[in-house]
Amino acid sequence: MKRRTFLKNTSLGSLALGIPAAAMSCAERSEENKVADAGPGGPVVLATWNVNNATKAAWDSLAAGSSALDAVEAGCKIEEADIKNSSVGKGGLPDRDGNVTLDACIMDHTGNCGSVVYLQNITHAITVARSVMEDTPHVMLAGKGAEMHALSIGLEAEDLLTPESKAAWEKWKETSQYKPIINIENHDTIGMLVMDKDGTLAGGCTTSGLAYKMQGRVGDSPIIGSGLFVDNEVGAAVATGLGEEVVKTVGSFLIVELMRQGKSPQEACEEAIRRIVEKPGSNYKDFQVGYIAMNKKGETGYYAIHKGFWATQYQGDENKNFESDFYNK
Ligand code: SD4
Repeated sequence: MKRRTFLKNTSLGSLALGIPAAAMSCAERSEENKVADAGPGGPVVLATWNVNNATKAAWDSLAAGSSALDAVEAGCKIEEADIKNSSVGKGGLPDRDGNVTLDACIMDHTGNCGSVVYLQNITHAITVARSVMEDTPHVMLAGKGAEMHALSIGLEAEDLLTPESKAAWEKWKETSQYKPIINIENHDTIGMLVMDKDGTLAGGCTTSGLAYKMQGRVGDSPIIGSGLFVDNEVGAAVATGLGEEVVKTVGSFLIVELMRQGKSPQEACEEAIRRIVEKPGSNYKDFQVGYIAMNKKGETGYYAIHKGFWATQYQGDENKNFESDFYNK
């Protein structure tokens, strides 16, 4: 299905709304949300990259009656456990010293969120992030403390460096001169946005970060507002790609705020990419960033700097992969 046809099919609910949210009073806005919630949009699962197993797991979780938050966790866990995905969880490529360190965050419809950075030896970073949100008074745990918390909730320690990721790192060391690489290919971070049948939103993001990064480097993926943002009144967004550029522009929060001001998810993603590439002296030709977004009507959008970014959407009992449009034509 062509993207335009697809968007048309998912935007019926938008006809009910003509007034930019920014111009409304609170009472009017909650009335708007009621209209949107009752629309034909949900349930929808949207994820970065071609992750059909992950979106299906999230969909199945929703179908079994679980919450949007449960669905996000279920979907993200699929990629974390997949050792063939070299950007997430077990099998993720290590830093330049051979340490696999994970970043993840999760956010629910009430604005609650949890995050882990520099987590080692635990496959399911998203589960730890959720537990930080639900079981602690904090939003973010790092390093050893995050690992200790993971063990305290019953997760098992395991070596995340697989024979394949170790071999890739050893090969990299032969020619790399120990320089962290910035490239536009090596990104498969899973970002997932879910809307349940009642219009409730949740999102998650999980990654092993940039391959062969400096030890201690943390990207955008665990930073609420940069790698992920969910506002149940408006919509949600998540990022993949070079985290430094996403952090500098607080990309996911920006997209949600642009949607609040009346932009469609697609327009908002495009504007967030423009904020990166149109900065004076931007070297955008050397890196990739991609965004996905969803609004309260179940409309979706995705956009990247370069060709090659994909999104997967599960809706109406169908899993579909869409190649994103991009800036650098
Ligand atoms: C990061 N945004 O650590 C992540 C990397 C990524 O697919 O998206 N990989 O910067």
